[in-house]
Amino acid sequence: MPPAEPRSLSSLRAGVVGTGFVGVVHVHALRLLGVDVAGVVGSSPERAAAKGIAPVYDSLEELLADPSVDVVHLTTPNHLHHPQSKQVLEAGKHLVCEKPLAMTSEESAELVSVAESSGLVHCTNFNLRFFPLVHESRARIATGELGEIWNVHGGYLQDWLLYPTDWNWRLELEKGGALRAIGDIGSHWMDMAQFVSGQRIVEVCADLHTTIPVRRRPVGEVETFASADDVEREDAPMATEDLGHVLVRFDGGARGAFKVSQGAAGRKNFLHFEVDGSESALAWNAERHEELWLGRRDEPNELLQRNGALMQPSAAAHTFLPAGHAEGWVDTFRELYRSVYTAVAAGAPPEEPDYPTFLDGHRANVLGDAIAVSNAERRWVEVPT
Ligand code: SOE
Repeated sequence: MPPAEPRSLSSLRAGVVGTGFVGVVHVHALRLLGVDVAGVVGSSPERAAAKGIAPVYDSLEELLADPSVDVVHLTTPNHLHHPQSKQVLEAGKHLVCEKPLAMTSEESAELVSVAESSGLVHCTNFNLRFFPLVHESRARIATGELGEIWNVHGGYLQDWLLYPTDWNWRLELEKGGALRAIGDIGSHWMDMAQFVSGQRIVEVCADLHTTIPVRRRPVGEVETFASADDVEREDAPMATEDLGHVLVRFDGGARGAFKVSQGAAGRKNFLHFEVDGSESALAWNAERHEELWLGRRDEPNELLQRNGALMQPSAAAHTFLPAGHAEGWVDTFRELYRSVYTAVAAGAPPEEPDYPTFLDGHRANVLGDAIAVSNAERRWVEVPT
């Protein structure tokens, strides 16, 4: 039989599980791409309906039984990623799962094996790689423009958990996992640093710290980035880190360091990196993501404003508005899904996926394990390959 014709993106249908802060963003980004959202599943049908964003399925089982749904997005709390991913893959649906992929690297390894043997498209939602100037950074480094890569450094700082009264499910060990700031935002930094530099992190030396050992937990649920004033509260001892510093070594010889904090006053979503090479350097940050700094020794530095006409083809392919007409954070989801849904439309994952797969999600879990051991034992730890 001749191979099936690729389908168009607009003929594909998605179901989104989780209707919190990021679930709503998945729905929005899919619509920007022209993908039909068949429906959503919330923590209860009433809660999902109250969001008013899409038709509501009563349960994940009901969504999986809908033969018109091609791809399922999991945006549920971390502890549900492993069991729900298995359920989705066993039902034969392509899968996009939020990070961290699983609570432990044993679980994420199992997911890689189930996903790989399924023949289905699988993606870990490292959307931040899809800022156009992040792709531009990777492309410039790959051409050798920076020379030998010596130093990859930066961090990810936020302030939404600055006060003891700030609360979210990520603070609960059994829902969020044993690593909090590292799992939630450090995983993005490490994914980005490796994506941009083209080198893998192979050794880590970490110092993690819980700056607020006891929080005041509201009796009831609070959505990510939401404020909860005037509610009844109780003491909640904290077992996960608010702050972390990590030294890293890369397989290509580069050295680096990053810090993460969810209590850095004034920093809303300050993901940043700088790469120093033997010829030149570059730097980018997510709060000024339309600009890429190019550092030179013997010529003036440059600030490249996002502009498809002046960018490398692999980066220009992920930017659409003319320069000066700002694109944003939601567009990174849309561009990630463009790559993922192109694979779905073709019917199977490509040889070399141009989007982060479950293998990338698993690598983040393995890096997290090494960071936890390093912190506990106060020493350098090799990352298993
Ligand atoms: C909260 O820290 C959060 O929403 C992360 O979970 C996302 O991955 C990051 O992109 C923005 O901040």
